[in-house]
Amino acid sequence: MAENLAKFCAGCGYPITLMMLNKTLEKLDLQKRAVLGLDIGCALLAWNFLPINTFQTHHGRVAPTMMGFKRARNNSICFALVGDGGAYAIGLQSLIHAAKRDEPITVIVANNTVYGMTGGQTAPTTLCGQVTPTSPKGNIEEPFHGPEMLKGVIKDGAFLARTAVNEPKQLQEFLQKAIETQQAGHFSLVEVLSFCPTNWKTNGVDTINKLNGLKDIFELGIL
Ligand SMILES: Cc1ncc(C[n+]2csc(CCOP(=O)(O)OP(=O)(O)O)c2C)c(N)n1
Ligand code: SF4
Ligand SMILES: [Mg+2]
Repeated sequence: MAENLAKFCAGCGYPITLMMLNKTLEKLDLQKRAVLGLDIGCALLAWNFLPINTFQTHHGRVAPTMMGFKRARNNSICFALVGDGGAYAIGLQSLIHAAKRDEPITVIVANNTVYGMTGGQTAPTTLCGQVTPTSPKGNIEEPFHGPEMLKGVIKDGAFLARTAVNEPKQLQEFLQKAIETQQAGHFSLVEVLSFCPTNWKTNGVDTINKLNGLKDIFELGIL
C-alpha cells in the first residue's frame, strides 16, 4: 500500500479515508466481498490503493453504477467513493434517487470544498467568501449541505452521517455503521471533510486549521 501513497499529493485526506475503510473491512472480514466504485476526480487515484476490487466510472456516475453492480451481485459490499463536486453537482440527481429508492449501497463523499483534480475550482460545497480560481474575489454563495438535503428523501433504516479525516475513530465507527446498514438492505452515505492542501495552498498547520474551521460550518455526527 505504501508505494501507492505517491499518487495522492502530500498531505491529502483521501488516503486517511481509504485506510479507515480498509481497517473496517478487515475488522468485519469483508475485504473479499468489497467493491470500491470510483468517481472521476481524485477518488480515481485510489484504483489500486487497497487490497480490494475497484471499478472506475464517469464523473458523477459512481452511485448508479454501483447500484447496478449491487443488483447483479447482491452478495457484494458496494461502495461509491466520490468527491463533493461529483456527488453534489454533476451526480446530484442520481444520488437523490439512490437515496429515495433506498438502494443498498454505501456512498463515501470526500468533501474538500473544491474541484480538486481539475485545479481547485468552486464546487457546491465551497464556503461563502472562499477564494478559488473561479471565484477570485471570493465565492458569493453559501455552501450546499448534501446529507442534510438527503434527509428529506431517505427511508427508515437508511444512514446519513458526516465526519472528518482528523476524526479517525468516528470515521471508522460511521463506516462500520454504513456497511451494517447496507447489509440490512438500506442506503447509507458518509460525508468526510477532507484535506486538499494542494488547492487550498496551505502548509501543514493551516491545513488542519482550515479543516477544523469547516467543522463549524458542516455539522459532524449522525444526521
Ligand atoms: C462529464 C465530465 N465533466 C467534467 C469533467 C472534468 N472533471 C474531472 S474531475 C472534476 C472535478 C472533481 O471534483 P470533485 O468531484 O470534488 O473531486 P475531487 O477531485 O475534489 O476529489 C471535473 C470537473 C469530467 N471528467 N467529466
Ligand atoms: S489535488 Fe487535493 S484531493 Fe487531489 S490528490 Fe491532491 S491534495 Fe488530494
Ligand atoms: Mg472535491
